Amino acid sequence: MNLDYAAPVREALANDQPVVALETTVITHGMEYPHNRDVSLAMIDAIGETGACAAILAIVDGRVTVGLDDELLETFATAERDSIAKCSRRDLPGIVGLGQSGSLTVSGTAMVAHAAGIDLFATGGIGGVHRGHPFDVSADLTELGRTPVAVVCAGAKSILDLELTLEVLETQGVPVVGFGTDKLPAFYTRSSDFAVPTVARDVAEAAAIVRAWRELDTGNGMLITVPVPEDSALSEADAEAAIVKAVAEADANSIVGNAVTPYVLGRIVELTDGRSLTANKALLVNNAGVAAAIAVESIRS
Ligand code: PSU
Ligand code: MN
Repeated sequence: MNLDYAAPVREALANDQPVVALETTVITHGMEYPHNRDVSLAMIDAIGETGACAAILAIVDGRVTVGLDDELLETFATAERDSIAKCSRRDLPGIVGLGQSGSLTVSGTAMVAHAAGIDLFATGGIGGVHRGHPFDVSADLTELGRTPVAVVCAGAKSILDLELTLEVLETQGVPVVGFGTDKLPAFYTRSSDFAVPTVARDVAEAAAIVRAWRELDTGNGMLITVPVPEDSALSEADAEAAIVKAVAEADANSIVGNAVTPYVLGRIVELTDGRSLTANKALLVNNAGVAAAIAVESIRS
């Protein structure tokens, strides 16, 4: 893969410094401006504070880009939603071949991060198996089954079927680690009913698991799930009510394919009077800090 590196990222990688990748779909399709820009800058700060380097990944005019500078971040953050395509693995050849710009989902980010030599990345939530649509399985899950990148996230939203999502991850051979929890976090809420197969009590344990995963060289990815910070979590009842309504509206409006997740996320913000946005921002910054701490700790042997 031909890659354009931002200078600080190239330097960090050349010096074996810890680098944490960040996705761009959360910027273009996950949140409105200026929240998307502000949270990205806060994530970059949280990563920098630990001594790691952040790299926002995207396709810019057909170039696979490892590290957006502030100007490009602003361009992506302010772009009209339909002017930048949301890219999972299947979308890359089209966007690159036609010289277009694309934001990367978890699956696209994992692909590009791996090509760039980065094996850790932080985001909010991953895609999964959609509720009521068990054949709508996010490409994120199969990507984790084939690409050795560890994704730090707040679990998956219960707009997804979490039980089926865990089943697919097991089939794909993907370790799912609960960071300080034995239940899969459900994004807006700190917990779900579903147990995770592996628990890391702290950064040291998570780093030990990451080191073992590197040494075992399993060839596939890993999920490290971190509960949303307590003070911004939604109650289960509030989250569930908004989710059920938003998913029903998506169905009623015949929203399909990769438009479902952005639509539902947007509606949940409205239905919770912005409280889901507060939670989303808090968990993104928290996850960036946790990923960076693990990145730093796991390269110390
Ligand atoms: N979940 C979120 N916010 C997001 C996404 C998921 O809470 O922005 C994005 C991520 O980029 C993820 C993608 O990879 O949506 C999954 O989309 P789909 O469900 O179409 O596979
Ligand atoms: Mn889907």
